[in-house]
Amino acid sequence: MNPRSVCLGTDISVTDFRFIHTADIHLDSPLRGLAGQEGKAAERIRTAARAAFDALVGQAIDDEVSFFVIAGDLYDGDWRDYQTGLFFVSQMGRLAKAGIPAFVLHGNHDAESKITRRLTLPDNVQVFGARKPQTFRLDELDVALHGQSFAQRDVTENLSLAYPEPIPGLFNVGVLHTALGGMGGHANYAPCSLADLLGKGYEYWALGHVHQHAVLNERPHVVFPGNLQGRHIREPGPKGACLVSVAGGEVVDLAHVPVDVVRWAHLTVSATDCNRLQEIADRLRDAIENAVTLQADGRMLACRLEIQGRSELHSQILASTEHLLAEARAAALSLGEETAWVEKIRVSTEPPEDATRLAAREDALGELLSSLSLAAREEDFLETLLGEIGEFARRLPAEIRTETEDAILKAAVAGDSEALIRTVGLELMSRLTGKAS
Ligand SMILES: [Mn+2]
Repeated sequence: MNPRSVCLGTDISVTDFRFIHTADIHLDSPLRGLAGQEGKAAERIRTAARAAFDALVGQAIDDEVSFFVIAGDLYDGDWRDYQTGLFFVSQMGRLAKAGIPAFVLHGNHDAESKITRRLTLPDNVQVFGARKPQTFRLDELDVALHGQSFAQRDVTENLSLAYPEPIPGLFNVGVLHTALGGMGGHANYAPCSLADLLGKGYEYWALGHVHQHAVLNERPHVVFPGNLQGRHIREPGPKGACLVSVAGGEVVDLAHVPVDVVRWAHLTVSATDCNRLQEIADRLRDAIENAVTLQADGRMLACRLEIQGRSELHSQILASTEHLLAEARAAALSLGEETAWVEKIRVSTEPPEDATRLAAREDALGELLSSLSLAAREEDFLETLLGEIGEFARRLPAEIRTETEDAILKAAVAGDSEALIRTVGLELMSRLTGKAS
């Protein structure tokens, strides 16, 4: 710890320092979608959260920060074994050796009631209590940190209201795990309003829980650093922590420091104007290569590929998804072992416009389509259909029922007979009118 003290006048000392604010590390969270995946790329993804945390600690030491704040969800849930805890202790030991104190707050994922195994932490680590707000002071820096850990997962009261008044003359940091009134897609734990936080009179609110980096206010600063490492396709783009610089008791710089080792991206490829399946494979390859150059910033790219657009090849693409996935994975591997990894391919193509007009035709195809549309209004038929399909859907393994992206299966599982007949109709039509391969 090397605080730079500047003396102003005779007895007023202004201390300049920097600190790290991180949250939502989710160490060792189980990664779905990697089952059965082999190779170095899959291994890199499995260990990405640890590698990102290791990089952050290294950066904190190199930058000679004065302290390190973890605003909840350090862990993803109860440890499978002690390895997760030992990893964290080893990282805190690195900070201890560099003289950097760390302050840890538990969030909904690592609430006191969820973590049953414990390890003694190094002396430089302080953990905020869960029964009431607790204050830690760093007197040599004129800093006070206030925070309250989650006792259990579903904290529904506004914890911020009971946080203490700011200590006059100090740089007050509020550490809080909160959904702040339910920000998009995050469970509304420890709800509070921005006004509650601004009204407290602290200089910096170190928040956690929302995985998207956001600076909600400046002076006083209210900040979500976002999660440290994207874990799936819904967490794309650069991920990391905040490096906060304070001078004269004010935040003078706030930098988002990306330390992610795997970068997630959703890539789209148009099938329109493609005449052969090989052209689709070529476009997938180009999309991966471009993203490695333009989006991954030297990290390993983890991507989902989506094929879009009206296409003559619609039915062929649907029938060849497995082959296209293998082609895309081959394209990724040909760039090097740990350069890119393809999570999956989603097919969102549609048959050419012409096919939809076929419904009006009077030949056999037209008759099939009009029977299908009549069937959608035939109650006895629908009852039988849903009975049989429903039985089939109930027997499917839970993960297929909940995670399928197949439109027909989705409609069947949901018991939506209208959607079921419509999607089956579209599928039949594209198969019957699609080009022979
Ligand atoms: Mn959380």
